[in-house]
Amino acid sequence: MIDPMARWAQYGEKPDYAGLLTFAGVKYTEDPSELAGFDAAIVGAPMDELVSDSPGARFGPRAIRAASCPPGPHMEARVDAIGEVLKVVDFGDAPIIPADPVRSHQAIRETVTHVVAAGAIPIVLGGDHSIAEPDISACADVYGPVGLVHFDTHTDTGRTVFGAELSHGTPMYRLVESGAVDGKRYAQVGLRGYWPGEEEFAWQRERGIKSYPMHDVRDRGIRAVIDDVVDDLGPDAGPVFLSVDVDVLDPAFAPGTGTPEPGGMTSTDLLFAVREIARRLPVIGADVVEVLPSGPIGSRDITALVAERTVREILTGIAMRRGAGA
Ligand SMILES: [Mn+2]
Repeated sequence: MIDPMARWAQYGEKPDYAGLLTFAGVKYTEDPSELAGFDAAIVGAPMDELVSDSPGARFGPRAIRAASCPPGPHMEARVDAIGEVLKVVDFGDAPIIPADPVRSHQAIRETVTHVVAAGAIPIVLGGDHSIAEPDISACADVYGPVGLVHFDTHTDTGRTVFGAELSHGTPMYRLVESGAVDGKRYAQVGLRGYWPGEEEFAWQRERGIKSYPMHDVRDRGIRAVIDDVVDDLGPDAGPVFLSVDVDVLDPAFAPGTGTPEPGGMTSTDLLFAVREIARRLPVIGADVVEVLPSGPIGSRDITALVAERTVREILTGIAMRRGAGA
């Protein structure tokens, strides 16, 4: 186990841009036997072979880690989730294989399985959204069918995209059909634009999937939408997975993504929403996907930065659920 903060220990923090590239400067290990006792583990899933438009999400995990800063107290929630409440470790990247998405998915599933088996919450950094299939499947292997809260422009419930069954446009269809996700405990937030169409929405209705398009967020506000999502997942909700495609944000806030769509959520709404979901529902795993670094390394990459802060808000919500904070 490596502690990237050790060389700056006398200051209690380290410069964001220096030292080993781990999420929030937390300790790093690739040894599954060292996961015991941790509450959450960061896993990178750096693959983008299955996109339908711009590639580049394979660089997402590095960019998100590089945009990261050491822990500190959340000003609104009054909780230092990473530094004080939760034990968080960076478990490194899954050993993906370039140009072999099937074996890469297998590697992601095995890596996430180590985390879940150790009793920790996996937080997976994508990668294109196809990685939701192996990471959610790994959780369902242990917990049974999980509920799903899914922030995205698109539903990702195509049977195929351009005839391909494996795609970043199909994971949610495949997860519901395999039984890993319970369609009746699945809610989508932030949908807009021009895909998918009636065929996919008809299938979604059959499966009991709830959708909150962007016009719902615009007209009713994010608090009302999140209240509905919490109700949909059930008052005695079983295990819930939280999947965030950064393209749910308006391209003004997240320009570095492969299939951008104007008219999306604000960072303010998304950061609040994921924290509330993690505070009010039993989140057992999460992923943040489709980040395409497109400029300077570090906190000036605004898409990587908002993805990093999304992870922090999820961890803050999990810490609040455990009784921390105001
Ligand atoms: Mn997606």
